[in-house]
Amino acid sequence: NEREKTGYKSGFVALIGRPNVGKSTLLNQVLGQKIAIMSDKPQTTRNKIQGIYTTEKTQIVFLDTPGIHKPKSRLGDWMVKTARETFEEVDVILFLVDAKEGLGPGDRFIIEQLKNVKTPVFLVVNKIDQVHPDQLLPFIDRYRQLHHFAEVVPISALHGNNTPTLLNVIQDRLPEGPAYYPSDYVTDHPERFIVGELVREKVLHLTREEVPHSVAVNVEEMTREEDDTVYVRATIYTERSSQKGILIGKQGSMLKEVGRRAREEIQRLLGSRVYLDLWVKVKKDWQNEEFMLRQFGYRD
Ligand code: GDP
Ligand code: MG
Ligand code: K
Repeated sequence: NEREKTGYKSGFVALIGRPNVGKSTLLNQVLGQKIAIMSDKPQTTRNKIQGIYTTEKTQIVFLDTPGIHKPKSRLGDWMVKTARETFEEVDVILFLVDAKEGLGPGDRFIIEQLKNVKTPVFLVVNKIDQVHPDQLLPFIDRYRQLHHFAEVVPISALHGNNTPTLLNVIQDRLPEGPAYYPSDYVTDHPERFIVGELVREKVLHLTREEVPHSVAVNVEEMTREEDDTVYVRATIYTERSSQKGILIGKQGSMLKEVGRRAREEIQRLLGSRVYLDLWVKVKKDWQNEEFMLRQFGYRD
């Protein structure tokens, strides 16, 4: 409340954009820490990950909404609905687009969803490190013809170009108010979820096309042993037994490699030695099953 009098500002910002435009990269750049999971595959982030940026003057709470796109399953429906609800609750919407891609159906679909939304929308043109400056203005114009943007900010999320400017213009739009979270909070997601996401990231990296996005990881147990080692037991769910075979690999070689890479990152995250116990199970059509959605945290 002291802060209210001194002009402290705080608020919520939704990050939207089609898969792979760089939402997670931006969040990680701003927060300087790996919390959202990055990958070159679309739809890596299924949950809403909150990143919290706190300074002496402001607190910005980022909602990394899952990519909104045309729903194909009930999981897709739920993601679109969640994203739209988010639009009305936040102070600013950051619509990320990819400077090196044209304006495609994915972006058009999102712009449609933004119709009648009262929250100011910033067009954030990402990956400017990959295009010639001359290409930027015509690129931006195409978007401007379709929607009124409160701000247009070109950035490179990967290299951090212009991200301080982006933070400044966000701050300008936030209402005065106290911080929502303690200043040392970076995310309100439990470590357990992040650990599961790290395992899933390794699966996606290592299996390429063979195993599609129909994998989910559930961390069943995470306990600290007396010698300070953290024991993690996690199950990777696939939809078909053929995918299970690929995931396990010859004499368990694939699963071993997934485990080795995930363990390294989990150790870095937790700052302790980790024993990672990985299992693979087939669960047909899990994307459409209510209870699985709830179990994995895709439902509240
Ligand atoms: P998301 O699906 O929107 O969360 O996208 P990610 O953050 O996972 O990024 C997708 C890919 O784009 C990754 O390979 C990133 O390294 C890459 N990327 C993100 N931002 C930039 C950028 O500013 N410049 C370049 N060259 N690549 C970027
Ligand atoms: Mg992402
Ligand atoms: K991604």
